[in-house]
Amino acid sequence: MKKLLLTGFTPFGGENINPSWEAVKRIDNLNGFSIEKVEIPVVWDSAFTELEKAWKSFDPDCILMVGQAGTSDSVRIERIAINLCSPTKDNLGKYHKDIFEETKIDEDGPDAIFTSFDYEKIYGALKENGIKARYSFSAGTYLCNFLLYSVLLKINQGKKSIRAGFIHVPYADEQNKTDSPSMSLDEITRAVEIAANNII
Ligand code: PCA
Repeated sequence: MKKLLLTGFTPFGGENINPSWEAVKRIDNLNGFSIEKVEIPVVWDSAFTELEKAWKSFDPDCILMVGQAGTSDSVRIERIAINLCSPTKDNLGKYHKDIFEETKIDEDGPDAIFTSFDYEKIYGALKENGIKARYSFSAGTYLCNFLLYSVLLKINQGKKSIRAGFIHVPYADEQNKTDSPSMSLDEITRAVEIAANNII
């Protein structure tokens, strides 16, 4: 059986929940995968190290990361990660590398790395199930892009070919946003489940 590492983030920006982790939490059974889940802190210093711990012990074949993209009205299938962090404070009030300016994630890393999951299959499956979805060519410059880039870089530096990627989900209806689009937590959970089942 293939092994899938599934991650969502802790709440940030004053929210009580993060729909990415709420959805990941609810997923139990996937076709043909054993799953390990990790809740990733919105913290520059520990986001990737938390994922790495599970990576080492679980030795996954696939990694699907999920994050909240508050302004989005659809599920965003990320296609690329960039070697850049904006000077934005994390949940501990800190900047990446403690520097108040744009920083690189890895000084020697490539400018950008493409995701290695089956984005076309995921897109098709989401559409078939009536879930609003689109490709995205920027995962931003905050923790989601940081995590995705760090994972893809480590995969490229290693021997094992791992299918990895990221999907951004909108706010959940349960967050009661009156001025932003949102989806029900049930639909977001279904979207993550569909993406996971179609990752390879
Ligand atoms: N979204 C943020 C970080 C954590 C999350 O869920 C982002 O898009 O970078």
